[in-house]
Amino acid sequence: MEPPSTRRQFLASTALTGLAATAGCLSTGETSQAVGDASDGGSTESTETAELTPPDSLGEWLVDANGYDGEPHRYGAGSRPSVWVGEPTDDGLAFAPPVVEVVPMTKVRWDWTGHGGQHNVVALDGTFDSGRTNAQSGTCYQYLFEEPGTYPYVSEPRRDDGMKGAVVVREPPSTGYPKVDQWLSHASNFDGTVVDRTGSDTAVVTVGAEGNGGAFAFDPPLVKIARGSTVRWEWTGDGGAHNVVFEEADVSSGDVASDAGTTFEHTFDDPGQYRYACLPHEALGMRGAVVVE
Ligand SMILES: [Cu+2]
Repeated sequence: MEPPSTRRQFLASTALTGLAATAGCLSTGETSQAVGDASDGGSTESTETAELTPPDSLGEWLVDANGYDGEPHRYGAGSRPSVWVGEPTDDGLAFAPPVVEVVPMTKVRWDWTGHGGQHNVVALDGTFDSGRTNAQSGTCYQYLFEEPGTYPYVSEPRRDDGMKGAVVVREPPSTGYPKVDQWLSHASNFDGTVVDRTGSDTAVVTVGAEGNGGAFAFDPPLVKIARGSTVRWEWTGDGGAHNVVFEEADVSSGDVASDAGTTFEHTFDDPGQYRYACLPHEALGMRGAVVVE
């Protein structure tokens, strides 16, 4: 999982152009042209010539999407996702992340890296269209997704080279525990399931389970226990070094650990909704929660 660190490095190295672009980032409806110097960014590629048709199956269509590992990058309510147009480590011919999953009323922003030549961002069903192609770093485009749905898109000049992406807009899962729902909306392995362990004294949660783009998940992400019961976290040894740090209570497994067989336990005496994360991987969605009845 290198993208997060390379992404930070990239953003740091282009901080100035990034700032400049923020002021002029276009949304659909403002103009049909992407931001940037037309003489530098212009091309003979025209959106009029494109014939784009939404696929029958998003999953099949995404099979040859450059840079896609089969797992959408998930964003919770209130987040501001941004997608690279021209992932540098993929010859500039990929969106990164290629597939994002967001909740309604999320604004997604695309930032041109300057890699891979001329690009634009065009939804196959015409929902959004950044306009003419552009090759310039600092170009950006954004679109507000209001309705649930599936929105596959391409960079038109590179649509036959696998430069594909999708925005999936989905109502967040609801468990009846709003604080927990919000917290776990970032976790790719959370689908709204509450794993009920109220009948046992100890609930086991795996640390370093598959999810969030690697072995960066807690499984199950949400357990419900009775007060006085214990949760035991068990490390798989996968995904590097993890820890368990709670938001609400002063509970923490302490320093990160990577060895398989590492465990951490806590007994919950008070009812409530408890949120926790692995600090090194929280940004990837490595979050969990415990509901104590
Ligand atoms: Cu971790």
